[in-house]
Amino acid sequence: MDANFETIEVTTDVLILGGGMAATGAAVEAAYWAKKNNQTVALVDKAAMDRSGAVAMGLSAINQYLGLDREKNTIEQYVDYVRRDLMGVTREDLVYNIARHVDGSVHLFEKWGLPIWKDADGHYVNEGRWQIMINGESYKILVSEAAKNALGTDNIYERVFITEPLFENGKIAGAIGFSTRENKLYVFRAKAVICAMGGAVHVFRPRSTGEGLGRSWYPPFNTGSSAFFTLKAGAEMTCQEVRFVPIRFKDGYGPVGAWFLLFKAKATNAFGENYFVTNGGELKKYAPYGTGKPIPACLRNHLGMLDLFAGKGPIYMHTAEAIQAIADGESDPKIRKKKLKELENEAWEDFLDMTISQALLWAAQNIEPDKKKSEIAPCEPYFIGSHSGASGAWVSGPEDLAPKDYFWGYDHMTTVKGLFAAGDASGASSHKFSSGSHAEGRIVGKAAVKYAMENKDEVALSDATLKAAKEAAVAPLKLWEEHQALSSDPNVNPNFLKPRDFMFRLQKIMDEYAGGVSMQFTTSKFLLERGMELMVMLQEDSEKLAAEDLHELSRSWENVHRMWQAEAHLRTLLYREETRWPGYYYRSDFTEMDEKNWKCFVNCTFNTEKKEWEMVKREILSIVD
Ligand code: SFD
Ligand code: AMP
Repeated sequence: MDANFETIEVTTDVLILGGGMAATGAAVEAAYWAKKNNQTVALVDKAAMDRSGAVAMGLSAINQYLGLDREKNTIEQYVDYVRRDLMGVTREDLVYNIARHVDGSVHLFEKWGLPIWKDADGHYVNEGRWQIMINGESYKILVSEAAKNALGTDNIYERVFITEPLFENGKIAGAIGFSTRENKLYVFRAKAVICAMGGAVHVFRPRSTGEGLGRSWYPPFNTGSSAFFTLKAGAEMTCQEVRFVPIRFKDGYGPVGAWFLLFKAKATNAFGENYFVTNGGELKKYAPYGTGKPIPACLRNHLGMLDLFAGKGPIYMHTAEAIQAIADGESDPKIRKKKLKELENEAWEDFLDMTISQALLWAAQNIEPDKKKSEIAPCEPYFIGSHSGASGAWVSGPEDLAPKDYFWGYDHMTTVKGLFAAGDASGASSHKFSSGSHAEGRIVGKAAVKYAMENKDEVALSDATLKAAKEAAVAPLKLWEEHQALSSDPNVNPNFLKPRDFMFRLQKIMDEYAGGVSMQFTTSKFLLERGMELMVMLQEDSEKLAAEDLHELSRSWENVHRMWQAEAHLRTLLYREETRWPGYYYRSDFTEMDEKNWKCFVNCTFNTEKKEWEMVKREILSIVD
């Protein structure tokens, strides 16, 4: 591979990084305000927007919809739901801001052609209180098309992998990346940058290893680029300990929401005991969060894990019983038969719309969901600010809602001037899902244009900064070229290591020391400190990552990005001395929830001048009773 790269320079007012749910929302809104105000907007995605990110396969539900026009719910009720689900630790101003805009995004999706289930009266069909059902196989194509129409394809750079932020004196200046298809480096200069490059998968060793490697619930293409980008630019980060461990259909990773909420299925241990009932007494320990309804996601996990760890697995989702119970509601045998068929179709479609491999696995294992129960299990941890985890950048709230300490000028801007974050990239505002991420994208799209108009001076970049970023971007290719002749095996060489092996080492550290699946999600000060020692060695070796081609260059950078997410996690796990989210992780040395000392945010910053990490506690300021 020739490491001589042509450099393409792109200058724009607003730069959107990512092409997922948040980025497509940002594109639509930023394009609107930019046009009115003579500003320019460009978007960069490492993949092809039509099928990039978490919604690549489609979805079968929209998990955040309030129904404000029919007064079905209030915004305050949503804030309360999210606050309890995250055991009291949430930025209410951010959750409120997204909730008041989310229905607007859903109405746009419908206008753009998304089929949303309707009942006989023409109202959306709810899966649960906040979730509505869709036929969403083409969901991503629709939102991507709207973004393309708004921006114009000339302003969209697909298959360009963003490696690093460009910044100077606490202000963002742009980003650098490389084409995943051609020998081209891209230098993007911008006044405002929106970071929306998703969450992080494969930081922990997955359950799917060997022939199953690559299968995960959240997409393997979400590799910690958002966390890396914001950290490396010097932004304050929040909730880096709040990873998400989803319960999923075992090995295919099919989501459980439709089964619990729409089909009202029950889950039991292998002895037929419903762990929500038999272990329900445990919830009192986590009052006031555990004693409310619904039970927070981490505690739902916890109740099941108690049985799993006691050897009472497998845990089963009783799909057949649930389908039968709904059909039994029909007294006419003919209608009952028709209903059964309909439910069987819906069961398959749920996965065909969103997690196709789960449907394939059912077929491969001779599982007919209307006839046979299925195993469910807790997955490896994920970093995802948009679902039931909370990790991400610490961003400013909106002026009309945010307490003084949570407001620094522009909606959802990080602590770095001009750098915004949305979707998985912004923290402490969980339960956005696809719709809320899009809505948050729209919020930052508007705010970023405003910032660019009010901060007209281009941030000057030194030649030294640019040169270093360019060299770093392609360094793994150079290392390969220099040393590959020494060995007959392209993957074994005393002078370098390949991204795949690097990833395995990272995953082993995280799994065994930071409470992964093999450790039953349990860790302690001693394990974390040893994990940090090994992480330092891994960091040293990251200088030796080598790439044979552009594909491996992406893989190399993805693993550097994951490594930073991992370090932020280790440090924050270590700092918080309690177990607040059992079912996500357990500290064996601090087994209880400690409201007095730890009902707070734990934030961390990588000080870019001193090259040191700083940890800080931040107060939780409530805006909803
Ligand atoms: O059932 C770079 N999600 C669900 N949301 C719902 O509303 N309903 C559901 O039913 C959901 N379920 C679900 C969900 C996700 C998945 C994978 C499954 C099931 C199987 C969650 C949402 O999808 C999620 O909340 C949003 O998509 C988050 O949006 P955002 O924008 O934060 O992330 P993204 O969409 O993954 O986009 C990331 C983009 O960044 C790009 N990218 N670009 C350039 N350079 C780099 N270095 C980059 N790194 C990444 C990506 O290509 C992508 O475009 S259920 O399980 O709950
Ligand atoms: P999931 O498919 O697990 O990602 O869940 C989709 C949505 O349903 C999310 O909003 C979950 O919080 C919610 N959910 C899933 N299972 C339950 C449950 N047993 N009780 C309440 N809410 C649930």
